[in-house]
Amino acid sequence: MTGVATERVNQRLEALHQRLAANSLSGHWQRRERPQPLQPCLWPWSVIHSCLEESGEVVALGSAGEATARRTVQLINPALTVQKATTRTFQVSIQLVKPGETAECHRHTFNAMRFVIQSKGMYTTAEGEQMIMEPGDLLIQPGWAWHDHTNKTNEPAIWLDLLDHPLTRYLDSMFSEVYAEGVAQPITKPDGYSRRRFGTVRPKTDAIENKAVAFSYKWKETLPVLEKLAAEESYDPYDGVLLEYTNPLTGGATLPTIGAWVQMLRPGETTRPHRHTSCAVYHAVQGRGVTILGKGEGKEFPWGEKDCLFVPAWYWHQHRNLSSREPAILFSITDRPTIQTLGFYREEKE
Ligand code: 1HN
Repeated sequence: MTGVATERVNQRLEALHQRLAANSLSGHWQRRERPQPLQPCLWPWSVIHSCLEESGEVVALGSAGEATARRTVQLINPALTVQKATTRTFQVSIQLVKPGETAECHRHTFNAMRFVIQSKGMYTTAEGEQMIMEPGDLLIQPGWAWHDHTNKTNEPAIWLDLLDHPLTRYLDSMFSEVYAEGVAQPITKPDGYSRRRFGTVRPKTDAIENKAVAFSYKWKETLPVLEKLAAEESYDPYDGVLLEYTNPLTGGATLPTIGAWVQMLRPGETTRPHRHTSCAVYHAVQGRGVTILGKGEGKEFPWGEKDCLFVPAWYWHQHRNLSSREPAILFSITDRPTIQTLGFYREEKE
């Protein structure tokens, strides 16, 4: 083409781009901005806890419709400060309910899980069932279940909130409702209701849907499973002794969107590196270790009790227990169920 001809094409191309944009269209050949990649991130418990304690002094719990309805400190990925989210799929926050307080009753379309860090028997009520919270317990409140948290004890209660809220928002499926008949719903179900309904021996049902159910997993039942499997040497080279909290009805992931796992690393153990297209936030329940991100000269993220660490999708990672005497325990949540359901799951192992 002659110079004049090329110039003519370029002018027409420019005009075409303008016309496309004016009509909410775009050419495949036109570049678009890529979303910022998520960064690995470590949140030391000392920092989270001191901010949470401070919030306990300066943030009064408001009523259910207000922004202060929950007193939580949220883990924010540096790439998601606008969205104010931990990952693109799930949110991790740490909640404080002081003695005498009730985090008022509401419900929403997104699912919630709570992993208890500190509590001397405060409780969450979900769909009329009172569920006592003890350290290490995991409680599930499915989407659209009424829930409120009441602390009648004399000690502040603290837990991790694990929500598929960012995914729900992305999908324009966010709805919520405030309970109109009081700050807390009445307790209408007997103790142990969900265990009898959803346990391994339960009323016969032919209609099992892939939906979360209100449930509570007790740490006093989970820890012995970890310990016994460790004693039986039932180890995965990439994850140590790894347990999944399963939906008691479907046997699948805890929630259809996000899964909760807990793993034990033997004294001195270093897991082998792998990477996958799901991401995870780890919370150290017990022990001291380091997670190495990247292959070869990986970056080390040292963690101690209660610290939280985000490992983005497709990062090589391996965990090392720094103690030669004590096992380390990591609780984690992952968007693996979403990624797998959508057919996007890939894994590479070394
Ligand atoms: C929520 O409903 C709770 O019920 C906690 O305790 C954290 C973060 C964002 C949106 C709703 C709760 C939340 C939340």
